[in-house]
Amino acid sequence: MSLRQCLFTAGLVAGLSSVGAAQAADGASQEDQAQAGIAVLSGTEGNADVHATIRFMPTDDGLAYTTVAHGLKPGKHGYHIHIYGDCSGADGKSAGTHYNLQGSSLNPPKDIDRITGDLGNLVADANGDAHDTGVLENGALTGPKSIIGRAVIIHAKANDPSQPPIGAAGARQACGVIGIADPAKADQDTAKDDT
Ligand SMILES: [Cu+2]
Repeated sequence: MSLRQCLFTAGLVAGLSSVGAAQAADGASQEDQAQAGIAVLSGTEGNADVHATIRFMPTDDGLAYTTVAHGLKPGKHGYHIHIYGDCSGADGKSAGTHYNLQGSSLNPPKDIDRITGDLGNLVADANGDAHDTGVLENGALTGPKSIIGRAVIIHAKANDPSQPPIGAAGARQACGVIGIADPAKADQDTAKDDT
């Protein structure tokens, strides 16, 4: 290789690596980062009337969520994040077990004393409507404990805190996969939006 070719090659390599650096910086562009999440739930077999929307927003305390549900039997319904974003099964069981935000879901510690992936209980009124808000302390939209791509399941019964880590909340009545949402829509009142 002549000196001239050598300098040309060196210049080309330097030029390419600066293009690479620019792309890496671009890689952190806003739309590539999950800044809000949403799950839209549909009823499982025999529960066609049940539907719900859950929006997730990161806060300093964890992942805040706002839930609006319709078509439920009046009363309490436990709901959780489940490990697989797979709602293909008619009974919702394709979504697997609860997603454990503080360790493995498939090998949870034996002394676990809380309900894993828990979003709490939805309390449906006489019309079957429920609204709820909460904060998932260890939840995230990015990183190893990201909930994006997992599922939310609403159950037939209330959580039973005496039966961790699953809570014996019974049959799965609605299932929806958690996706990335437009953060500009995260503050909108889903209750008004979903009438
Ligand atoms: Cu569940």
